[in-house]
Amino acid sequence: MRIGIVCYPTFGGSGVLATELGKALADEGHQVHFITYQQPVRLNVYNANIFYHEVSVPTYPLFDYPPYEIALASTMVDVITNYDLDLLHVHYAIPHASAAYMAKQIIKNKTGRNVPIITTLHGTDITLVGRDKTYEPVVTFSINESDAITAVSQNLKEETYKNFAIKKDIEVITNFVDVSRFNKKPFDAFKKVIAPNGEKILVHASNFRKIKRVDDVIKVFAEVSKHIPAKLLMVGDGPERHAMEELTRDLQVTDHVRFVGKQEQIEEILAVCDAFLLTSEYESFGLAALEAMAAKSIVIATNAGGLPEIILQNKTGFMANIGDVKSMSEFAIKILSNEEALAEMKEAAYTHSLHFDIKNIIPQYEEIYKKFCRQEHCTYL
Ligand code: GMT
Repeated sequence: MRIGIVCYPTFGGSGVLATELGKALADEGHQVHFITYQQPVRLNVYNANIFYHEVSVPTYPLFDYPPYEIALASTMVDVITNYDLDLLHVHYAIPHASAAYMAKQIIKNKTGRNVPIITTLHGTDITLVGRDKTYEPVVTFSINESDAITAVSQNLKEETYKNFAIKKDIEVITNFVDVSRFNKKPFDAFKKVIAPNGEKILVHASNFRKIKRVDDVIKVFAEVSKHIPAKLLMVGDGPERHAMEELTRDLQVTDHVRFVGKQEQIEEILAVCDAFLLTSEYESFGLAALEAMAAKSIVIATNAGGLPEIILQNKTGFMANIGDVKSMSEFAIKILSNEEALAEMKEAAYTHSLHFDIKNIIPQYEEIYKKFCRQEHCTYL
């Protein structure tokens, strides 16, 4: 099939997921066309079946806000027409679902053809930004106009029905991980640099926005490091980073915390991780936690949103209420001081991650595509 994928190209989970999906579909023999304003960060391989179409947004002195959505819709029309795409799969509703609707109408008007649109809801497009009344009517309309709607967790599906007047069925297709990529042996030299005296390694990765409650990560770590030798790697970047660097100084843990910025090869870091911390106020799914589990790390997190759908309490990690730094620290201290229990929990985390392996999830998307496939391009389905 010829599939157009529209996503954010940045380090956010929705862009990562969409890119990994596109790469897997290309490996299956589909022709995949990424339509974004930048090369997606995980689109770092050459594959003859993958095409990348950049959306450029010309500026003009009149525009305080260059109209990205119009440029995106026009690029969609161009790519659908010139590459004869079968369908568009858009990730993160804002503004991708409404731009896709506009592109669909333009093509219908020009040629009479009805291009199917699949919208995958990822999280803050529903729970935070999308609910804002500035966007809500357009988000509701464009989701309802999609030909198929998927959500990355049961929790996100429920949140969508709760917050928007959605008249259609939403199918849950969970996020996935390529376990073979993350199940790596720790690279000893790297481990020695981070933890020269065999300290335990804790990791957090996010875009450092308020919703992640990154201060709780630092607070948990500060407690842990009072009891056991440990190091914390902070992966990613975002608005809270400077405040967090200050917090490490206030809590006197600066020597043990490294802010390593955005990292493409996150699997190298996760390979040395003992415990992954995710203290968010909300996660529709928590893809970063799943990747950590596939790398044989336990996860200590909040029980927010869809996290209980991937973490098994006291088996693959531990969850506490939002802001309960005390419980998360106590659990971390207990498990990190018991080698045997830690090894067992790491193994359980890995085993559980296999349920979400890419091989199990891609066919679920292909099932949806199949419904919309045109005869001439159906050879791979
Ligand atoms: O908020 C982020 O971390 C980025 C955001 C995105 O859309 O890029 O992530 C959301 O989608 C991910 C992939 O489906 C999920 O794993 C994250 O849990 C979700 N984030 C939130 O719900 C806050």
